[in-house]
Amino acid sequence: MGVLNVTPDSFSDGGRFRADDPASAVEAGLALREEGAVFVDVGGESSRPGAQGVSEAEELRRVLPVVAGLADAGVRVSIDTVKPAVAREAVAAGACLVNDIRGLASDTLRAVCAEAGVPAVVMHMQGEPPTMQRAPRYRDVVAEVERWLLESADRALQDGVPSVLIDPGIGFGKTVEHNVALLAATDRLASHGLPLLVGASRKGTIGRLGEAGGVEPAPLERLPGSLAAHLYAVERGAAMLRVHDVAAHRQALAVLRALAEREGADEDRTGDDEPARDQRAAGSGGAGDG
Ligand code: HH2
Repeated sequence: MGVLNVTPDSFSDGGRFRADDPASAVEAGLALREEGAVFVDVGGESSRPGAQGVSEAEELRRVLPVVAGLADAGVRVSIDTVKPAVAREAVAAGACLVNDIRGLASDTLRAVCAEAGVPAVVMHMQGEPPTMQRAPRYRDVVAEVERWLLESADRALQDGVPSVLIDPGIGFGKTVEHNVALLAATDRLASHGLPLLVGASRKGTIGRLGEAGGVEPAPLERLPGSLAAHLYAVERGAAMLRVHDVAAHRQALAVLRALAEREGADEDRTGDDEPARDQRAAGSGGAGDG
């Protein structure tokens, strides 16, 4: 999933596209597809720590022409919003996935997805963007996030949302230690029969972990760390990654896949060889024969 923010204030790419020039954003979305994105996630409201919300009218003004332009060009568009009206309009304009950082806690948003027959991403967040990073606290972050995701997914499915992906919400009301614990628990989070989405791209935790000589890499310099986190997650069962740098991720995933396939083929060959070796050993009278 490629990220396309039409906002002045997103943490890593704010101001890249303006609402009064949707054609540039559409062009960038088409480029993300060319680079290998299966979904382009269009957002019109930043959720970075400390962000203040925008009005429904402003968010619609930012995202609708971009969603429509991309959908008309055959791109699978995901709408990154917490507002039911924005989701409804975006789906009417062609979006085919709703990405909600509040995990479909809103009855109205669940109803929008159910009525339109559109799947959704259920993401975990503790608190709200303006204050969520002040003092995030958990007794057992993995168990709490896991339970919350499963309950939220269940409620959405029972209310008629056709299918859901779950997402631990890296950076949303979490310290570096919380984020590391969640990434390290990818296999557990991916073990519930619900596709797992992971989005660590350029986030603060990558910067904190990548600190060198007392200096944290700036958001645009966090690709190596983002790749490490994401490849780790894919290796352990993540089904989708939400990333800014699609081409780099595609390349890294292609290499990972080639290696995994080769490892699988080697294991198959070794597996086939075992009986033959056993038979040879048995036919020759056993290992101590010669
Ligand atoms: N992260 C961001 C926004 N939306 N959605 C999901 N499902 N998972 C995430 O991890 C996630 C998300 C934050 O990243 P970005 O969109 O680049 O920044 P901003 O919120 O500042 O626009």
